[in-house]
Amino acid sequence: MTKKFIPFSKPIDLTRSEMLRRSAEFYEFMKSRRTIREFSNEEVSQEVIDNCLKTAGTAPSGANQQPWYFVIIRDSSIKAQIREAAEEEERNFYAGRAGDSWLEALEPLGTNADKPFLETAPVLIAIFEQKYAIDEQGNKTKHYYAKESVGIATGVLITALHNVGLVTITHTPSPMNFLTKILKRPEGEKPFLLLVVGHPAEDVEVPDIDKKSLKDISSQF
Ligand code: IYR
Repeated sequence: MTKKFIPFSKPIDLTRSEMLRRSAEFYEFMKSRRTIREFSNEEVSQEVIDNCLKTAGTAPSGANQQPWYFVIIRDSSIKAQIREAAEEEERNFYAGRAGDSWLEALEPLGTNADKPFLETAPVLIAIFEQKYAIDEQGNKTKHYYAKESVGIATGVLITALHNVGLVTITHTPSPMNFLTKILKRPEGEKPFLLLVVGHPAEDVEVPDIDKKSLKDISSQF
């Protein structure tokens, strides 16, 4: 393929003080995001979800291969199937498959095998990683850095949803192969995570946990 370049113009141009103010404001806003495990049944418009998905689709990816696929689930019978399959895996996980140290790490979060949010939340977004593309002749094209790319797109999606006041939980029942079957996804795609989206239940509480300090997550030369 021949390369083609077009001019780029800076989307925003800020003074030093505007830059400082915006960076601090955005930090404050992002700090207010919390993972929520109890949802109300308040609806979320598809237009909003579509805009957030388009935002996720702007993420950078290896060789611009955009190796992500999002399945939106609103149908209650599909949600029920997903909940049943996820809870089966979770029961095994909490009954021992996780191992003692993993369960100990989860203790402060108060999680368990029951996942009612998979049915109460209005929207589930199953995110798939396309490990390779496959054309009509069955030829496979490997995707480079697929997992990293889907991870970045998922981060952008979570940020976009937070930006409109929606709450999420990144749910990762393990293994998640049941999503491929229930959602009839093709070969080459691997479930990456299940993002549960909606509004928080009334009076919901969150774990009293902190984020690491700047000093603990960074250093300078
Ligand atoms: N998938 C399980 C366990 C779990 C694992 C991690 I790592 C978490 O941060 C939270 C939960 C569950 O959803 O309960």
